[in-house]
Amino acid sequence: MLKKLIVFVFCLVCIDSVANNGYNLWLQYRFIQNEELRLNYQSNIQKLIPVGNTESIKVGLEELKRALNGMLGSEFLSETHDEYANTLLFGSEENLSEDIRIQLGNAFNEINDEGFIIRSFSVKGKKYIVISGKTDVGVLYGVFNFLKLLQTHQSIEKLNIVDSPKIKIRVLNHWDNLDRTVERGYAGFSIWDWHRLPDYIDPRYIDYARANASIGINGTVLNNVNANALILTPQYLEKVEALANVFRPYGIKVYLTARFSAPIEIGGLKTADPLDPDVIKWWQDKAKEIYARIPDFGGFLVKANSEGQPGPQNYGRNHVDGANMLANALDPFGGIVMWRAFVYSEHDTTDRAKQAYTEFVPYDGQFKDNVIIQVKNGPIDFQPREPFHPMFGAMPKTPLMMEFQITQEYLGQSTHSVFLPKLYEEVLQSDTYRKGKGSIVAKVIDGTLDNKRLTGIAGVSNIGNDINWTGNPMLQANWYGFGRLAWNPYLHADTIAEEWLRETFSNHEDFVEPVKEMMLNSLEAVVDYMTPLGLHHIMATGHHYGPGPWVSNLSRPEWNPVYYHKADSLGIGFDRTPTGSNATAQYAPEVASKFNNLETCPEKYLLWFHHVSWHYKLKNGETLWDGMALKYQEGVNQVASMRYTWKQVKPYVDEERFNEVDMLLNIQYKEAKWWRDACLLYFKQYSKMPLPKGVEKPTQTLGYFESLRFPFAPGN
Ligand code: GCW
Repeated sequence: MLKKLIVFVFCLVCIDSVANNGYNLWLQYRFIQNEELRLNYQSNIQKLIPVGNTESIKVGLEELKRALNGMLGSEFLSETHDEYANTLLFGSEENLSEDIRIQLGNAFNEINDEGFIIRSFSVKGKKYIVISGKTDVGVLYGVFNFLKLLQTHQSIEKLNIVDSPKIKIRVLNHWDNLDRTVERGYAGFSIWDWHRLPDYIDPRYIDYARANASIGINGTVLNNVNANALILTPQYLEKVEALANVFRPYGIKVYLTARFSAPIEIGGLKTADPLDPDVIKWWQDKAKEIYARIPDFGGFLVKANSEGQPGPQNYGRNHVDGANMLANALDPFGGIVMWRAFVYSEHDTTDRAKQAYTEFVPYDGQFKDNVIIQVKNGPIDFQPREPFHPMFGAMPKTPLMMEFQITQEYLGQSTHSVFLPKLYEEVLQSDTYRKGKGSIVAKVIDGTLDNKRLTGIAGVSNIGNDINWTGNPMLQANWYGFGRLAWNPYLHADTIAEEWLRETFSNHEDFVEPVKEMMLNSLEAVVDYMTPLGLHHIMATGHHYGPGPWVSNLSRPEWNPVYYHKADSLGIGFDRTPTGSNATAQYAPEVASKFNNLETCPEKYLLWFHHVSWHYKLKNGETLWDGMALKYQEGVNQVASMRYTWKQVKPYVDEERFNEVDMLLNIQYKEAKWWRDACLLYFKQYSKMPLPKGVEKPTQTLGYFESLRFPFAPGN
């Protein structure tokens, strides 16, 4: 008992005394206090043998040394030459000796070029753990996965892991501007120090690459989709080249956004018409120039004819003309075009939720092979909750890639601790019914539903130059979780939360279990205190920080929250059934009829698809008004319980990160109440009904909430 107590106190001291600013993300490599486990690991890994000499193998070796020294102690790996020492050997298939290769049997047939094998076996009394793959980058992924086993304290006695990514293009989209501001960025400035590049290589670039490689992210779009053509000039391409050189050993390709009007702005042409021969040639030459510097350049991401960005429609051409022209320029070098479907027009008076589908679906099958259409997860815009985008069920002949937003433009930005893999999972598991039951979005994205060769997934990054990268230690989990789902879109949020917590903070069950639960409930909390029951886009104008359901004076109708909630004296919600905008017709009949029918429409989408009376009876018997008010309250209560949970786990968290998260949860709590009070006061004007029992009375007036201004809110 006494011994246990001493160990316990010792642990507390250890945890508290090690300052941790979160910079090391989930690659903490904490010393393993459990002696039995540590000795077991040490005895299994007495010697490290890298096979091969590429940069990827070298960075793999560096990572292993750093990690093993951290977890097993600094005396570890003090050059043992004992030929019988138990060995960790890693290298690609072609570099393995015949003896070792034989041990891996036909596992190589089960993996793709980025996959890996981790297997343990004994030969002549000597134990081996072998990490291999078809390529050295595959091996590196294996190394990181092996380290995850150690970080999460799993057995390495009988290893037989064979794994490959299911999606080909797994990219972060940085909405980073050349002046280092980040559109919708809430974690400081851009990590790309353009001014000092190419000569100054910030060590952060390497840590960024390590972090991404550790979760299998294999591409990065460096600059904002609201693009600046200067990135395509030699002055900037030289800088891009320097970054590409840093990232290459980690399997990360660089992509750029292409401003459609670049031929005019930096090329001196009179037009950017995609069918103009000079324009075509300009892009071909530009591609040649880029590939001369960066032979493995990934390609272009394009936002065209959307929110004022230039595009082919400026010249009477269409998305196919624009995308294919760029795709032709990149094709000789193996590059791709990621063409975004985020379009809606001020001249189109139909429901905004319908416009992308209307504009793109008729082009199904017309894009070149190296074009992939990047579609946001829902038909409006990264709301706390949206039904899946109908395009996912409607373009069988066109590769479609998912665009998730990791940065929390509409979800409390970086002060609210929301675990987004829960949202991603919900979307990926949604059934499009395109080929009958089971045609889930994950199968569209990984290409298995329609046998697609080119597959992809993008996450709009939440990274900035804050010391902890994401402005809130808890939100590192969203970068991590995006990467894990990009690798395997069938993973569960639960699994992801657990591994992230173990790697990032602690393996102690009394820490992992409650905090995991807190994370898994956090999405529902934010949905409830911001936009319960299918409400959407009622955030304040421009910066989208805080509530603004009253906003009705913006020039474009679909920029106004009142357009989305349509509250009136009778009820609330957007009728998207056949009696309204009929947006539901864009889904497969099975899905459409489910959404159309009030009996079967999931209540979480109720006000997304229906305008219902304030007296409408919810499934639990409450009136809509009461139910909605109680949901707002429930969201607030949920945050209160998150704060409580966090306080309970104080003994397991270092002081610095504990305090940070604690303070941020306090802000979240304050803001959850702000959301509840402002929205309920506003909607109450229409419902004319009192707040039900159980909902706290607001302490401010609606006028007060409406008067709040945040001229310097970040990310705008
Ligand atoms: O969500 C909206 C944002 C814009 C963004 C746009 C887009 C980059 O408010 O800031 O622009 O979407 O995705 O293109």
